[in-house]
Amino acid sequence: AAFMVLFLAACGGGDTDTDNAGDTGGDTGEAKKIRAGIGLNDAHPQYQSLLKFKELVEERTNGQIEVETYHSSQLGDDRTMTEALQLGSQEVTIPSTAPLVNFVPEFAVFDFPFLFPSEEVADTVLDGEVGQKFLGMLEDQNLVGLAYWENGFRDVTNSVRPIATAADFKGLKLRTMENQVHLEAFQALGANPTPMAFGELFTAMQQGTVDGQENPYATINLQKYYEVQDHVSNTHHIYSPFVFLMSKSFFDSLTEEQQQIVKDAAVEAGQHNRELNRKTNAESLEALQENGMTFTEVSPEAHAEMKELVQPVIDKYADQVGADLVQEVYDAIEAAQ
Ligand code: TK8
Repeated sequence: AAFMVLFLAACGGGDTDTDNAGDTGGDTGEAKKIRAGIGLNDAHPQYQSLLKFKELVEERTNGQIEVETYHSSQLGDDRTMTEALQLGSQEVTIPSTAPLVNFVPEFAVFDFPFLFPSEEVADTVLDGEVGQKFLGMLEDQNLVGLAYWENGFRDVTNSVRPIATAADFKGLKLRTMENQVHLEAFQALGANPTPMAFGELFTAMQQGTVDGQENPYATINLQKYYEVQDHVSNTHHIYSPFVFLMSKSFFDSLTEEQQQIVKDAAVEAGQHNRELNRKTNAESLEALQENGMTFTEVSPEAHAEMKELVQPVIDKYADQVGADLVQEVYDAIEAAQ
């Protein structure tokens, strides 16, 4: 009977992560568990790609690592989940870079409006030397950045008026991510922005606490914001990368082979994420109009005016990030075109 109890304990649930004794990376060890959470819902390409990560990791480790997936802020929001990773009470989350600025201030460069001219240029820069340098800065925060995924170009919605030019932002109560560059950029455009966690956004729009928000078309459609928003414009003001984050204490507890497997799986699932995300974004603008939103085109001249208005905010934060690092990013963007 004693043998049976031990056997069951070794196979059973419960938190067995702490007992690494004798775990040589063979398939005799106890399964380690990754709790992976995101803010978006299960219809979003990000969640579909997280399922891909799960499949790859469980298959390649022969079930030695199990991945439990959570969506819709079930485990918290970008910022609170990142804190949980630091504490080791959660293993994976995939936040936008914007809330990560609260942990690594240098990430603010990716919030500079109109920084990346295209998704393809963003891929090259983020996957290249400079992008990897930013991932390295996460280590000091007890976080491991395994790969960049894509949230995408952000577009403004609201229920007050169509936005065609900068003047149309005047006085609009817009929810922003918890990020100072976003906040000040929308102030510079004349809006009245409020930072808020993603999980509170739908209700805030429904109750009229805010007039609008900004997110990629895919999110606007899949989170059903058209139920509480009337107008959408192609402001494309910021490209949001996602960072696939792992708790450093968990990463360090893995064998070298397992570390390689989770890293490769994050990159491969990220490739899937980028493809699916672009396809979904491209299809979503039409879907939004079918779902009752009016679409307003922002002209190149209006985009140029918006860029001019936010330039002082870019200059201010370029100082904070550091002129050399910002220049490295600009050079990489230039070289990628
Ligand atoms: C989801 C967030 C979200 C982001 C936001 O966790 O907060 O507006 O764009 O998609 O990362």
